[in-house]
Amino acid sequence: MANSAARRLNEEALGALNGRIETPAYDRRCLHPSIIHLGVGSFHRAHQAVYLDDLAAIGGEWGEKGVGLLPQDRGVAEALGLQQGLYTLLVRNAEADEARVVGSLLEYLFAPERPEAVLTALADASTRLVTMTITEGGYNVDERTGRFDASNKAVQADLKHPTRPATVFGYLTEALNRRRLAGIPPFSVLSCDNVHRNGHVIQTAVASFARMRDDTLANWIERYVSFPNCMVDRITPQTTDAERELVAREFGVADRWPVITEPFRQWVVEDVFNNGRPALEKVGVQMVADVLPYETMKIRLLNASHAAMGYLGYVAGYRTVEAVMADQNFRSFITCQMRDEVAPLLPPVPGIDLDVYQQTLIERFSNPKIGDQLARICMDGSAKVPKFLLPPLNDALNAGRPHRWLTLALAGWLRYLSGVDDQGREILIQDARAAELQSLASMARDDPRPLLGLRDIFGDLADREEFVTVLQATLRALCTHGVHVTLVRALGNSGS
Ligand code: CS2
Repeated sequence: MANSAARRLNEEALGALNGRIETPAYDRRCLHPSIIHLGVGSFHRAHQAVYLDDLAAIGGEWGEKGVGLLPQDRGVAEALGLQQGLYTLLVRNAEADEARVVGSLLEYLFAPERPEAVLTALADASTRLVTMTITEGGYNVDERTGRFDASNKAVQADLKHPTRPATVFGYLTEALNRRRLAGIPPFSVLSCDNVHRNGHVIQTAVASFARMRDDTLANWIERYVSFPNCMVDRITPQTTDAERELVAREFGVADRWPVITEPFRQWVVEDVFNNGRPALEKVGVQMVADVLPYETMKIRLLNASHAAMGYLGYVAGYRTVEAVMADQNFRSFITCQMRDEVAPLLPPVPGIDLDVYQQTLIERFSNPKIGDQLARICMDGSAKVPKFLLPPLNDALNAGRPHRWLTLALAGWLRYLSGVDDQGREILIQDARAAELQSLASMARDDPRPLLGLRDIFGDLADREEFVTVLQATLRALCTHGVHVTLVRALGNSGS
């Protein structure tokens, strides 16, 4: 470990940590693990778990068990196992660094090794809410048709062996079936991913999977289980050794997997739960009847801006969000995309001034201390681009409204998929569909139609002739002149 004086983080160490780090102001043994969270990545540990930690500090009793479903969750499973679920949250911006130990995660179950323990926990009456962050691409619902993809191999395997599942759909359905047969009321299911109408999407997935198993079960789920929609927000980069060292050096804690994040956080939740819920409104969560305006605003302003700066920024040679934002041309580009193309088509958002919201985003993106990686933002483009970037682009096209910046952003993704940046350095494309995308993208400069023909990703864009011509010209400009020159020229033509 970086600092030999630092104390290894576990229950026993809590009382002995130095005064610079906050520790749980409550007895963790008094929390009930009424929530099971699937997919305990850094975002979850910077967001939901922290709200629960805040709530516990003022008397809340809802704690959680975390579950890792994927083989690659082993690392986090080991870290959290050794630390009894405790971890350090490091909140950074230009003004200050704050650290706290979060105590709301009571236990961690690594599903590939303990599938039955996960099912038992999910089926237990004490579990009242199941939440998840399984990534934007994790829902197996076709963006275009809105249908669950039954042909997926993992889904087929779970249908064959429903009592030994591996997918999130298999686990939830089997657990709900056990509860139904035992006369135990179901848990609510809350998706916390950046997916448009995330509650509706997970409901479609679970109900469709259940219907393939058994109609009675599917009907029971449709009737009794609620799937609230919610909007989540907190920028949470991947942890690197630099943060491990900082936490050890500055705060005296040897944490195997601390989480780094920004001060800002927001959570807007549709208030429909069938088996109770924590009093999240006491810790700043907005409980509302309709999440849609908030969610649309956040995905189209924050996530779409990330996508725009991510691909073009990476090709231009930048590696962090902060570095991109320090480039005045990129700053103008992102400002213009939000202000001129995205915001005018947003519905009114109760209680939010959209100009202030955009200004705050620019400030958040410019946070010089969190080192948010463009590689993190660029990964899984085939899942993110259709959810983040294409909806505002399609809306602008349909409304006959300006869309040159959104077009440039999309061209940026196609350029990025060529796998080399403007300096000739190789780009590692992290995407489940990398091979297919890269081979089609290599021809896109001459004809983008075959790539756009992946309709589950691009929808009907290939049919918009005028648009395809402009997209191709933009891509050619990027390939010929590079990102910087293309951006400067575009800004020069826009009068911005
Ligand atoms: C990012 C998000 O993954 C991405 O592409 O845009 O993780 C973003 O940082 C969060 O949604 C912020 O709430």
